[in-house]
Amino acid sequence: MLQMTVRPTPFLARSMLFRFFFFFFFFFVLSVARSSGGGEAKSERTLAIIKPDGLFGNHTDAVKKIILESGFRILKEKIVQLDQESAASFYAEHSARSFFHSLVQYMTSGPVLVMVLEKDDAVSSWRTLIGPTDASKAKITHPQSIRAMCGTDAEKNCVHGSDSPQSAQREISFFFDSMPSGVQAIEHDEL
Ligand code: RTP
Ligand code: MG
Repeated sequence: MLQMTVRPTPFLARSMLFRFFFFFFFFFVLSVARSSGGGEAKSERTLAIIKPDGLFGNHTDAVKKIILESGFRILKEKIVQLDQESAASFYAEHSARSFFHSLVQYMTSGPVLVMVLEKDDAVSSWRTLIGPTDASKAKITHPQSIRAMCGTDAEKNCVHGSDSPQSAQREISFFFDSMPSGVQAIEHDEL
């Protein structure tokens, strides 16, 4: 008669087996977490401004149409008049540049429309949409861009866009949290 003997697994073998499954499970969870999180675009906010030449030139509706058709949500918007101190503070990073005084004059020459935009990768998407700083060059190199459509030159370029997520946070807070005394609200629409 056939006899089977069940021998107990030695302690060492059981311990090795346990470790094997433990590490297998650990690396499996790690790789799943990486593949589901890596490279995904994330929802982000940026600050957009339609500058005085954009408002004066009646480009607001056309710019907002492009914004919405490009998949941005306009979370907040308001029309404000900057004074010299607040415009200088907003563009403080350029205070040593030769064009700074002229930039402050331009940004205070009339009301501006400020907007908080939201979308996946909003900061870089909005910068791509507005095109290069110099609108006269944008008309040649990026004819589909917003600055090509409604800007004029290196200064009067119709729109602003935050240049990094950190700038976006600072600029959104500048207009919508702290609201310096030199920024006068003309029309306010918290959407
Ligand atoms: P923005 O901050 O308004 O979105 O413009 P940007 O990043 O494309 O360009 P930036 O270097 O930050 O310059 C800020 C604004 O200064 C005026 N500017 N004038 N005359 C000039 O050579 C000159 N260069 C820049 C523009 O209005 C520019 O948007
Ligand atoms: Mg800039």
